[in-house]
Amino acid sequence: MPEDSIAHIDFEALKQKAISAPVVEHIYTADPSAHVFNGKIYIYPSHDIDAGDAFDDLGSHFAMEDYHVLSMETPDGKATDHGVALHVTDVPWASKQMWAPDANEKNGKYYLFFPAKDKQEVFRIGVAVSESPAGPFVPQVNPIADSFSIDPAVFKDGDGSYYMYFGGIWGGQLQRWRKGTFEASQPESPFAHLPLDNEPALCAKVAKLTDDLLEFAETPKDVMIVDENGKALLQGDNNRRFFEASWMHKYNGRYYFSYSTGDTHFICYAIGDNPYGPFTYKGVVLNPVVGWTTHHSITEYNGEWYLFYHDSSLSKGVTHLRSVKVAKLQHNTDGTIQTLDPYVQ
Ligand code: FUB
Repeated sequence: MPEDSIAHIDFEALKQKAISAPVVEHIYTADPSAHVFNGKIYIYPSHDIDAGDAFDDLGSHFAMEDYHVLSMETPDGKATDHGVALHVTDVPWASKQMWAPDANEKNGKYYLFFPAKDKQEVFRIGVAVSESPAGPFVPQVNPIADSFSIDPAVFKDGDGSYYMYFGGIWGGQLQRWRKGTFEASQPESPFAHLPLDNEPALCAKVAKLTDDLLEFAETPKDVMIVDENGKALLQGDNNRRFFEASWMHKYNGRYYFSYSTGDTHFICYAIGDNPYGPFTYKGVVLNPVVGWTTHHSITEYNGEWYLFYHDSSLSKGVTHLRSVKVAKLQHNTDGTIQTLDPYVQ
């Protein structure tokens, strides 16, 4: 939701209208990646703080320093905060901005995938490993080789392959990697390096991971989103094109790629028949929340589907102080998803 409309919000009234309450209120949390491990729900969120950095279009005010893991016995239950799972000072290659993470499990080990800026202020994606889903996690010395940008989401397919979806525009620097190397020659403007409005939109990336889940097994490929006629969405199609916050879930054998449209504040989804796509745009999962960013995950628990998301209503609209929430999600019989309104009308 744009910042200028926040000044007019009655937050007490909004609390009554919200379809769900914050999962925790003692800290600010965002970008929830939820998984069910050993029958329990684990949420891997960003841990929002106010570090005092000035607001800008490159997200400098999102100056997070660590991760906490939350767990819940049921989606409507009380959440446990397992404390600091990884701190930026423990990561040899990272300097700042611990943005949206994800996690996954393989052979009884748990892997936290996280973006952070390296010492040259270029976003990279790292991996940290633990024996427990709640951490603490021990980071690899280096980020994933040839990784870039933000918002990793790691999906395990039915054949045991793991795929990382990632990327984010403006502050997430995806637009600076269009030629395959980091474009450092121009000033850090959010609008430099972008395709023109009538050119194909910038795509999220996907790469299969190596068996040890520590590296890319292949060069990342574009996650192509097409319209109902099979044509790639255009950069100027701001209500539908990808911006950040990739997620993948599989429903009835089909692959659902969902994502944020950034400056138009929707969570949208597109369906494909394999993990690489192309994915055909289908619609909106979540209408805009309070706060500039929107970011989510979609997870099955006990045969029901849930949307984990965030908004800034607890902080009364402070866009970098967000709270994780959860709501039930419905797939229709034709496989489309029912759009959720975060606040009832
Ligand atoms: O939390 C920092 C950034 O805000 C995330 O990486 C984006 O997806 C947006 O939610």
